Amino acid sequence: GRHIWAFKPVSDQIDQHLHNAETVSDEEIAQFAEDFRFDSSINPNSADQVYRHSAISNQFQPFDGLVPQAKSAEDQAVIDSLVKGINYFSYLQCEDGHWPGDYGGPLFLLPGLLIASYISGTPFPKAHREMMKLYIFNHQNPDAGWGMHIEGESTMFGTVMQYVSLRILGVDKEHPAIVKARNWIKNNGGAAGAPSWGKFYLAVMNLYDWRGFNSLFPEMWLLPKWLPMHPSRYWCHCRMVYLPMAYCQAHRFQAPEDELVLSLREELYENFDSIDWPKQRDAVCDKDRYYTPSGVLKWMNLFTNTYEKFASSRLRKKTTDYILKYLDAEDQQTQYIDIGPVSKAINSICIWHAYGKDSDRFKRHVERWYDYLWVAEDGMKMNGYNGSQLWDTALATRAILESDLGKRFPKTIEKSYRFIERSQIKSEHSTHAEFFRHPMIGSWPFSTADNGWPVSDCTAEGLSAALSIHRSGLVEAVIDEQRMKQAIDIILSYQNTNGGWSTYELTRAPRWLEKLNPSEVFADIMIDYSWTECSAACLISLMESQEDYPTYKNDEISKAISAGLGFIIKQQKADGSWYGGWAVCFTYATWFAVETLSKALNKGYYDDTVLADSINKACAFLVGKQKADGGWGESFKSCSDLVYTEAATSQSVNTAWALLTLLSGNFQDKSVIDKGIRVLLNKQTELGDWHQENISGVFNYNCMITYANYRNIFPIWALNRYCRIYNLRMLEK
Ligand code: LAN
Repeated sequence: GRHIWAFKPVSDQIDQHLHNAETVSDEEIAQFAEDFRFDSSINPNSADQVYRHSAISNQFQPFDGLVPQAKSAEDQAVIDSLVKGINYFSYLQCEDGHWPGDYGGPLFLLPGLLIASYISGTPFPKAHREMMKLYIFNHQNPDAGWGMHIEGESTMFGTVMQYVSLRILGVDKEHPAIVKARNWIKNNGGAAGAPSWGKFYLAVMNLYDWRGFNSLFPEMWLLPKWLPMHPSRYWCHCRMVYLPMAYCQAHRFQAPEDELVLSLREELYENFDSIDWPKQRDAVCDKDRYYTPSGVLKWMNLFTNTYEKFASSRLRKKTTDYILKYLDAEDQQTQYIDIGPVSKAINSICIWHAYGKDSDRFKRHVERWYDYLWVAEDGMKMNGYNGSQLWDTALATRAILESDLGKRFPKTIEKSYRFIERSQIKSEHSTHAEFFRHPMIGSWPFSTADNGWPVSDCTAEGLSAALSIHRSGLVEAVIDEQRMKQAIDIILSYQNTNGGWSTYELTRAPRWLEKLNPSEVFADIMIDYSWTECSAACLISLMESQEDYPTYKNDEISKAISAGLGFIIKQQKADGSWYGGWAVCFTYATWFAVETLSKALNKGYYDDTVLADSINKACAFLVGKQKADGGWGESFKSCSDLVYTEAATSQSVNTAWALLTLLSGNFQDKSVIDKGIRVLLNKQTELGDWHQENISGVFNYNCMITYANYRNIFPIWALNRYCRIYNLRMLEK
């Protein structure tokens, strides 16, 4: 490619292309911005054109197989659109079988990595730095601040983090965008109003005093393990973020007071030296606060902050030794990728602090920074994970194989199968039990085998995709019966006592622990809760595997399914919808739920009249939300406000979910469905892509995350199901 940063998104290729990227010229950078001309006021979401252009260019061919002939022109249009959609999408698949894609969205991730790079004196190559600047500038809001995520209104957290990032990247303090951002910070109460995660990063950068940071009570790791508040019972993401944070706090780690630090103190505060730090502990800018911490937490903080004054150094040492051992184990278990983007950056800082810049451990950390980076037309970002590889591949496979038409893409399916096979987890780590990991043989992770953290619904999607590939007869089954059964076993082992499934582990502590959530900006992070979507995916895969392995643990699985259905039914809102925790939002979870309930009908798992009522209510809900043009469109506000909130326009992804729901729910009025299908056809591009519209993913209610491939996967799936259910083909093969 002409742009050296337009890499193939596989980490070794990233190394190849970008580690010698020091020599990139300013003209080339300017040319990039010019070529892609990103304008966040039109849409802050990238269309992932850097990757897509390189994957499509030169080699693209329209589908050259036999396209089935339908009875009517309308039906033919659906088939043609579907074939075009799969054909286009198949070009985006990597050689190793997965579909790479933009997984950005949150704006507080890259700053963590830049701080790690600054503190450790390990700068990124010039090409990276320039593309990161471009990204941050591209997402500055008209009011000169930045949000928590690319669609969000400005917050102190977002703004202060981007401000520090740009300065680390060498942008001058008199740069007009920086001057305006500084004013935003001043006008909104100052940098000390950043929420606790922002305070943490500022403290590490020596731009904030640790006395202004509510203690995390690092010694909690030494508490008896049977206590409900022992951190081993926290949601794994919470546990793995607060672990390295506690290490930094225990050491009161701060970057040296260099020129940049001294200047930033002046830029960010009125008078840094006269700040009453303890007073800032609970100061949070109004624009940031998602919820007010509980009274219990205030008491807790009183205790932990007082404790800091008396903490014995012997106990501290014991604590930090333990934490370091845990960090080493996490690094080793994940090949230094770590569970997620936040812990990745903070672990790097800890490992650098503990072992030094020249240590093997730190070098391995730095190598894996690049796994999280992504370039799109808006610049270079840090992804929300090391990718969504397995998840997208499994969903794409199921979408393509929804009808027999998918069998016309055997190479695509062969490649996905290879990826899915390779990603299934085959063994436990030696330090598995010691560090509270759920058993994982047979499971699938969200991203890659190297990350290797198993997820309940990723296991379910992996299993369902493997089943559908086996059924298609397109490949020789490499995942044998034993491995399929291991996956089933793991899914069973993940079921909570309330009948539902949580994300990575069982729910390990009572709900009241949420009262100790100190984050101010994320809700429900303390424990791993049962979710509609996770439960639905697990139930679907269990029901499907019962069809293929009808005698395997029949009793146990039937009971698990009945209990799971009970959980889903209970989650339904009075209006017939379900709230979705991991994508936008009610259309997403309602699809998962109805898909599950429909699959369970007439199988004896549950009272069929209850299932049917619930499905009908859900369909009625969706019909009520159909827009005038026939599509559905939901805003990310649904996620944070917990009420269905319409987007200004129909969205392909929401429309696809609604259609999948109505089709699986056997909704009788075909004209409603036809209107929605037409929206998908109208929104399709010449080549078979769909336009990137609003952001579609979310976590912890309040932060949005990009799923670039959803705009292909779900329209394909909906069209394919429409073809299957209305049997549009005259010609079979
Ligand atoms: C993800 C991504 C995938 C997602 C699904 C599989 C879609 C979901 O059904 C279960 C939860 C899961 C695995 C999930 C959990 C939270 C994650 C890991 C993320 C949204 C990706 C990034 C996010 C992580 C917590 C981001 C870092 C921020 C913190 C608050 C720690």
